[in-house]
Amino acid sequence: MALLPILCYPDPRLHTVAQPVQLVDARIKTLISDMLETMYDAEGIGLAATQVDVHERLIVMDLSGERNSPLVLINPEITWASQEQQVNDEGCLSVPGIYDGVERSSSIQLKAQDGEGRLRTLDAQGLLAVCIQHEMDHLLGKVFVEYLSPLKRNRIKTKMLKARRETVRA
Ligand code: QAP
Ligand code: CO
Repeated sequence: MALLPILCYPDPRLHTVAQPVQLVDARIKTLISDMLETMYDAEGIGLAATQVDVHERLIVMDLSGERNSPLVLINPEITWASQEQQVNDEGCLSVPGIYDGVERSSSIQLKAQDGEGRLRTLDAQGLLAVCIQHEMDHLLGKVFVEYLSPLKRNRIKTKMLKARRETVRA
């Protein structure tokens, strides 16, 4: 078990496109448990491998209040997305302290492999659908602030760079 460092926006590595996981082997299983540990430690509900600088199509999530219902999605593919969209406030472990509204499909269907490599289908709506779409964007190198206006995004970029300078100096 290990805590992995989380990349912070505007780190250019967050824009890397992830490659499919070829085989759910011991290396991937260790990565899954390290990512879950990292997500729980950071009090997040979702974490994509991209955020820990591993560029493979793997996501971990836990939307339960008890923090005891991990969900692992490997090589996720959306097979259907509702025309209906909804705006929800989102945050991101890679953009700490920033929350803003993003419009996404209200419900989705997807297929993905689970933590054992078995193929599953999943219907999602509400927060689960939002979180899956947010995390799948990370695998394509996209961070949620890219949906915001250039003005907001630049303010966030400046704020993050300033916060980083202050941590480096401290
Ligand atoms: C993605 O995000 C998400 O700013 C997961 O200071 C978030 O786990 C999808 C977090 C909301 C849908 C709705 C953010 C923790 C966690 C912060 C997270 C922070 C501490 C974000
Ligand atoms: Co995120």
